[in-house]
Parts: sequence; structure tokens; C-alpha cells
Amino acid sequence: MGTALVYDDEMTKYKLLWVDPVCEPEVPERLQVSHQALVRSGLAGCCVPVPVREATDEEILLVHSEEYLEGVKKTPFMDLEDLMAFTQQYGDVYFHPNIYHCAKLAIGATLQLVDSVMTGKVRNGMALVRPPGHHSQTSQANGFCVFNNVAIAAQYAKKHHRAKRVLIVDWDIHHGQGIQYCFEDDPSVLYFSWHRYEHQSFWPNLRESDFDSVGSGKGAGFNINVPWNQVGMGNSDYLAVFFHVLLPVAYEFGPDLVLISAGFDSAIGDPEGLMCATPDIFAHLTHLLMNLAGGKVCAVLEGGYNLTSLAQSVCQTVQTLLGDPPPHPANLGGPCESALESVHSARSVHKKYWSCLQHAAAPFPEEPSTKTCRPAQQDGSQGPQSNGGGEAQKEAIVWPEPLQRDAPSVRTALVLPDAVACADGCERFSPAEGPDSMATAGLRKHFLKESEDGVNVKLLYNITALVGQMEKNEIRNGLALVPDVSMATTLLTSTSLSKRVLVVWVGDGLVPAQVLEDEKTLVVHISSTAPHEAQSKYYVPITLKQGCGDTVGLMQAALGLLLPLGYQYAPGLVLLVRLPGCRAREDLWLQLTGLLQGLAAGHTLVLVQENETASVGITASCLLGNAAPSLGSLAAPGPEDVESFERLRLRLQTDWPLLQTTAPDKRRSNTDVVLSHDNEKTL
Ligand code: X5A
Ligand code: ZN
Repeated sequence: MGTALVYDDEMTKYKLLWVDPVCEPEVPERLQVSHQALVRSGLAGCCVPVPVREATDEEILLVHSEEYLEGVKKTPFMDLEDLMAFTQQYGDVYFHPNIYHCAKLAIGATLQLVDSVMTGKVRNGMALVRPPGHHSQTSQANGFCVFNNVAIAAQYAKKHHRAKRVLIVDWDIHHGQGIQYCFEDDPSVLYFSWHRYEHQSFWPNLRESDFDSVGSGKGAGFNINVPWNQVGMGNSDYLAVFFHVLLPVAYEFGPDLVLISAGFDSAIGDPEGLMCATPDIFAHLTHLLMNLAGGKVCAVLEGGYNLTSLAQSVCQTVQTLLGDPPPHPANLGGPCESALESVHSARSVHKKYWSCLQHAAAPFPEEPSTKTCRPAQQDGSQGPQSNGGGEAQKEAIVWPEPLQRDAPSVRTALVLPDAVACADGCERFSPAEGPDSMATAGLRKHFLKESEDGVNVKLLYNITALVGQMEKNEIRNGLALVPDVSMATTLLTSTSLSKRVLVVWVGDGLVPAQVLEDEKTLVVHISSTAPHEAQSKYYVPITLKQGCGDTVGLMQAALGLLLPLGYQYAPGLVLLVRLPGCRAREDLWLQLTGLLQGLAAGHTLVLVQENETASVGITASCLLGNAAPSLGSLAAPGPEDVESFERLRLRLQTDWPLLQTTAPDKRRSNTDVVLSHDNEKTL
């Protein structure tokens, strides 16, 4: 369906005209290098170019006051002295004779993107704009921002595209207080922001940037702040917040549109953020949002002041929007203590508003700890590191360049009985050579026993060959209709070359013993009963009282358990197995298929029982990279299910730190909460 890229180099044509160290990082080159990197990598050529336009007064007034607009309108005619005086009224911002023009283009670019996505001209897209927007307020410029591009876009989508619910994800490292103020009491716009805070000592030093600002009136619960109280946060910290705060709430909210305030000052090397997350993490953050709102995602540039880190991060975001599954992120050691405190605080203050968080522990009774964060390297990342030679002021931070993502020549291959038609855009898989006598004998001996069934031998051979080609990255992903999913899973886990295989076993039915015994295989079993003893860290039985037909419960388990486990495990191959009679709803099945493609560089093989041909077409479309349909707003998960998830988390979190939602020294009280809850029920 396409990815829009909205850009115009006119927006590079303003700059700081006087000396002001605070404003120095916001330079025209930010936009130039970002766009150039997209062009040089070939990504820009894959996008649908969408022209910018100037915003109208009416659009600006969706968020800003007439007086403020009239003031900014005069700036093109001011001399240097007047500009400096005008600038003086506001904090950490500068004006230039051409900035009003650029600010109108920045809004217009954002609205063009929203129009393209909401009308279905493209699936998603990115707008590269200057000036940024998220700090500007009704009557104020602030923090390099003149007009609030993303806030205006949210109002515009509601007004002109009848969006009922808009999710704004602000991953810039500063708090977009302008957006927060704009939607404080508005339940139709859910604003999420993480930001460097350091207990209010970091700019903009606002009390209302803390986790306990949740929105007011009808909008209570629709403002989510995750303050970072330490610098040096890395990939695990960012993912932990997505898994345990943002994504469950976002899925419960069920937006019609996702706007990303995409600032990249949250990436490693940025002089403002001082964080350690590598540029490839933005590929994952993007991917994790891409199945919300039926895939309608608009990313709009905000900050980002290290030109290298910025350009790489922009490329990672756009490449993912284009549908290339991200490579596995490095450095997933688990979140640090300070990050876990932030996760815990956000979850506990929002538990009364979101049923997905109803089981979160209570707020900490005492003050949050002020222990120093683990050194950046503990996360495994390369930085921040000094190059040794530089002045104390200008330390060079180094990190490895993100890996090239080599697209295999075949995206999706299907292994189907001859009678079943191949889905559009997919290839029917047929290996160059058929099974030789050795392979045939082997398959017969181990998997077909006495059977003389030549058709099955060929089929089993085909799926092994398919996985072989996926492992060589000649094929991205696939789907196989097989007569017996258990046999196929046993075969593939025993013959796969991948060091690690993640098996997602969906439905009621035993996991073959051989699969469970294999220590290079992590099995996540989602069903209405857990037939196996749950002792191993490699067997994770997730039970849902209502079985796989329980969309809410399964989604909660997928976000809070399956994804963290999968990311930490870092499989080379994902086997998604749909057992016969599995009642997982179609839209849910597609969400699962979509989300799992963030693992194993997109190497997913879906196994479906032979007679369930109905799911072939839709699953194939999802494997081809099409967005899953929205699930709408989700209701509350069953309390018994949530309790069993919590018990599972408690059992597994030492082995799989990405499952943690609470800092270690606070965990005892968390455990107590769960156990006392259990006791209440048994008494
Ligand atoms: C958009 C953005 C940062 C302003 C920092 C002022 N603004 N100290 O990243
Ligand atoms: Zn910023």
C-alpha cells in the first residue's frame, strides 16, 4: 500500500542568527542529513513522495491562539533586533525571518501525511520537518518549536477524517508538554511520552512531567508520562516500557490513528538526551506500533541533534514503515533498576484507568531510590565512550552502524497441497531438487514410521527445505498447510540449523515431548489448560480460562509475556503453530502473526493443519507485510487469567529480565500483592 515521505528542503532555510548556546544544536543540517541518508540508502526511492503545503490560519488555530498567531505573522518583517526581542518572550527557542514560512510548511507537511494515510492513499509514512512542534503551546513558542505540528494533526484527524481515537507516541527525549496541555482533559487523544527527567532537574523542569500527571476530568488516564530519572537508558529500557506500559494500554485504547512525535534525541550519541539506545531500536518501536489502527501510522520528526545518530535512526524508522522486518536488536540484557522504577510508577498510577494494568502493584510507599543507573556498558552497548583524545566538552560517542537489512528475493513462500490455490503475491514453494533416497529414508524412519505415504514424505521434505532457505535468508517467511502440525513441529525443531527456535503453540493439544526436551527451543504454549508440568524456563504455558477465543486475554499475554520472552530469547526462527480447533479470532491471529515478525529478522513459519485452508489467504497477506486489522477497543481481561499471567511472570522474571515490571528491591512487596490476592480468593 505504500509509505509516504513528506519533505521539502525549504524547511532547511532558517537558522540561528545570534549567539545562544542553548539553541545551537537545532541546525538546518539536521534535516539535510536525514533526507540525504534516505536518498543514499535507496529508501527515499521506495517511498511515495508527497508534497508539502502551507498550513492555513484555520488549521493553526486548531491549537494556537489568534494573538500568538498574529505575533508570529509579524516575524518575517522584523530586523535582527526585533527578532531577538520577540524571541525573549519565550524559552529555549529562536526566530528568523523565514521561520514562520517553515513552521507553516511543517504543519502542512504533517497534515498532508495525515490526509494520505487517512484516505488510504498510503498505509503509513513519515514527515521530515523543521521546526519541531511538541513543546509549543497555545500562546507560546518553546524548545525550538513554533507551532505544535502533531497536536494540530490530532485535532485535524478528528475534525476532517472523523478519527474517534488518536494515539500520540512521543519518543523524543524531551517531554512534549505542549501536547500534554493540549489534550489534558480530552479522552479522545491518548498522549504517551517518555522523557529525561532526573527528578525534575532536566529541562523543561516541570512538575507536571512526572508519572502522576495522568490527565484531568474526562481525560484522566489518557496522559501517560514515563520519566527517566537517570541518563544512559538503553534498548532494554525502551522495550520494557513498550511491553509493560505503552502497548497494553494502546491496544486497550484501540486508536484509529497513531501519530509518532518522532524525536531521535533519545538515541545514543545525542548531546541532549545522553541515552544509550541504538538507532536500530527505532525499527522495533516502529514495528511494535504498526499493527495498531489498522497500520495507520504517521511519524513526524521532532528533535535529534547528533547528525549521525539522527540520520541512522530516521532510516531505521522509514525502512520499517516500508515493511522490512527489523534485525534483532543488540544489548537486551534487561532493564536497569531506575527504568523499572519508572515502569512500576507509571503502571501503578494508571491501574485504575486501564483494565490491562488492574493487577499492577501499588505505588512504592517510600521515595524512589536515587541509586545510580548501571553503567551504559552493562546493557552491552558500546557507548557512551570517550575517544580519549578529545576535549572534555566534546567526547566522541561511538556505536556500530546498524546492520544492512538484506531483503531475501522471496518474501513469502507457501507449502500447500496441490488442490489449494496460492495466495496473491506469494510463491508456491518447490525446492530445486526433490528428496534423495537418504532424506526419504530418514523422514520415513523418524517421522512417518511404517507409513508408505509418498505425499507426506514430499511435504515434510518441502517444509525442511523451506526452513533451510529461510535460514540462508533466501526466503523471509512462509506458511505450510500440513496434515499433522505436531509431526511437522518435531521435524523442524530437530532439523533447524538455528541455534534457537521459538515455538508459539496456539490451541489445546500437547506439545510433542521431543520438542520440549530440546534445550535450544523455547516453547510458549497458549491454551485453555496447561497439560505439562511448568518447571523449565524453556516451557511457558500460558493458560486462558476461555481458551484462544479470548481475544483480550490472548493479546495481554502476547504483549506482556510472549514478546518480552521472544525479544530476550533472540530466536533465529519463529514457528507459529495453529492447532486444529484453535478458536483464535482471525483479527487476533493476524495481530499475533504481525507482532512476531519483529523477531528473528522476520523469519516466521506459520504451520496450519491441512483442512484449515480458510486462514491461508489472510495469514499470507500478513506475512507479506500488510497490517492486521484493528481489534477496536479491548475490554478487561479475566481476573483469573491476569493472576495466572502474574504468577508466570514471577516464576520467569529472574531468567528473563525483560519480563520485569518492578525494581528488584521492590519485588517482595509486589509478590506479596499477588499472593495476598490469591489468599483472599482461597479463603
Ligand atoms: C524538539 C526538541 C528540545 C529543546 C531543548 C531546549 N526540543 N533546552 O527536542
Ligand atoms: Zn527533544
